[in-house]
Amino acid sequence: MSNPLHDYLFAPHEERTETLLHLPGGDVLTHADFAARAAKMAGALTDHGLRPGDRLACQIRKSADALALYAASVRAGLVLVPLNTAYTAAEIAYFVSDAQAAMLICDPGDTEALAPVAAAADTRLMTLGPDGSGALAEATSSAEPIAPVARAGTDLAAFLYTSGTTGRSKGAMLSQDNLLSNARALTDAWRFTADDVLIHALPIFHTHGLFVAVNITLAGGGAMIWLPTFRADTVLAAMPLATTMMGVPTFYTRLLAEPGLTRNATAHMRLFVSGSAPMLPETHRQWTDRTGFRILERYGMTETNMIASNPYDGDRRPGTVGLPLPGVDLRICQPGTADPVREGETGMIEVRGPNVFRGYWRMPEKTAAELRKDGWFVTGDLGRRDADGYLSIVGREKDLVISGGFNIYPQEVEEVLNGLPGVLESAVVGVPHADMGEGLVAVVVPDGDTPPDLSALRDAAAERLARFKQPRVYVIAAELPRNTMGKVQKAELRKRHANAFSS
Ligand code: MCA
Ligand code: AMP
Repeated sequence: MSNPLHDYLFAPHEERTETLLHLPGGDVLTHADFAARAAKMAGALTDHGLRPGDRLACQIRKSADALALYAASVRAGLVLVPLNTAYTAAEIAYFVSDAQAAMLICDPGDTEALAPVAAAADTRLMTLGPDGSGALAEATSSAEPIAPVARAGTDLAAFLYTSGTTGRSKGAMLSQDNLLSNARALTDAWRFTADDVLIHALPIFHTHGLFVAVNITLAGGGAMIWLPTFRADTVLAAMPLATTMMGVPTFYTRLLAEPGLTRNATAHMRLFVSGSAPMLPETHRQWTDRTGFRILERYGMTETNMIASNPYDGDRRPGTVGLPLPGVDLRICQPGTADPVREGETGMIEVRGPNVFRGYWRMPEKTAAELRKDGWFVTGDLGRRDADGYLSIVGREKDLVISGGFNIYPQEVEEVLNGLPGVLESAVVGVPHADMGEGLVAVVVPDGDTPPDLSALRDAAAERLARFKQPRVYVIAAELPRNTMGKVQKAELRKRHANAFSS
């Protein structure tokens, strides 16, 4: 009887008394204490009726117990559905009901807002706070530990919701094997061992923070400096105790603004990894000038885990995301076809391998549109490979904005704005933003002679959309530029509003 993900990530460390987590305030949690907590939490979840294969949704703050919930979910054979802490109750309602979650776990402070959401979806609600509070924390303390539940590699371990260019958010179904194969490839590629101490300042509701950073630290048997959020000064202060850091480009640009970022400050580190959004070659160069390190940039997606990485040994090339990881097949096709482009030409990046997800939950048409029958997944990213095989991402065919590493699908924001009084139509675009990479601009066309009240638009957006999805700049326009087919010309809007955040 085995549970492959548990056996690879957690089982080897269950008896070890070395530190797994360095917590804020100076406390530490050992691998053994963490494993014991997770085994009891798995017991508590089972006591509350969860069975293997059940979806366990959570919107909780980052803490040691939040990480134990991941381990408990793997141990009990559940399908974890982690949700962004910035989501509004309206957004959570969709995910919980779409996933048919058996249980929703929330912060104790959110009970009032989320109890009706859970009731409407016929989902049990439990609470888990960052400070040991909450009904699940209490139930864990008194529960009996359970043994790991048997699972096959093809069994699902998680759903991560990703928005789409059309329609509703899609639950990307990730199997144990999807996570396992990528954890193995990355641990090896980036040389993670028990000597590593990773600065972990990412959120743990996305692939980057949870499956990349956590899984490979666990697989290597090392430790993490477990920070609730990213703060440049705290991260800088942690570097003398750490060996590695993973982050989105905003982490690096914010650290570069710290005068304390020097060769001395980074002398104990061995590796800096960046991903989730493009890093400007200029940021790479500035980082090398200040620290002597070359940032290792890699590329991935929720549906595929990590796809390509610059090499650990060898040339790390700014402006590229490196070479496909071992076991991952990559090809570049003429968009809309399965025909590869000629060498060096730009086309649609397609990916195949054990890392590629098992489809979108209850959306067979959407799955068929993006995941070909022969296993190739159409990423929506446009790329080119150079003569040495290095991949550069040169654009996106999908209408997507990446702000501070969070994805925003303009259509979702436009739908909210278009439904508001005084708005005939709208177009939302991402334009350069020094801190977040891209920032959101909404171009709004009034439906009469009186322009809509912008503060009312902001308030309405705030009610329906997580803060990071809310446009920061609103512009009123008489009409939207369209091509001869009637399609809004977003490139033209991006050009017109390119300086929205630079003045
Ligand atoms: C916070 N805000 C944002 C963002 N984050 N707005 C737009 N985009 C964001 N990413 C809001 C805050 O609510 C706040 O609102 C205002 O912007 C400024 O907040 P600030 O304190 O400056 O921001 P922060 O809290 O320091 O957060 C910035 C951050 C954070 C540290 C860059 O967004 C972050 O941790 N990003 C990482 C995202 C990530 O893990 N992505 C991986 C997913 P107000 O105006 O009300 O004050 S992608 C993935 O997993 C794929 C597979 C991959 O390849 O990795
Ligand atoms: P998500 O769907 O949230 O998993 O975001 C994945 C998307 O982030 C990819 O399809 C890319 O567009 C983008 N992405 C991730 N890493 C990089 C990178 N290093 N450079 C450019 N874009 C990236």
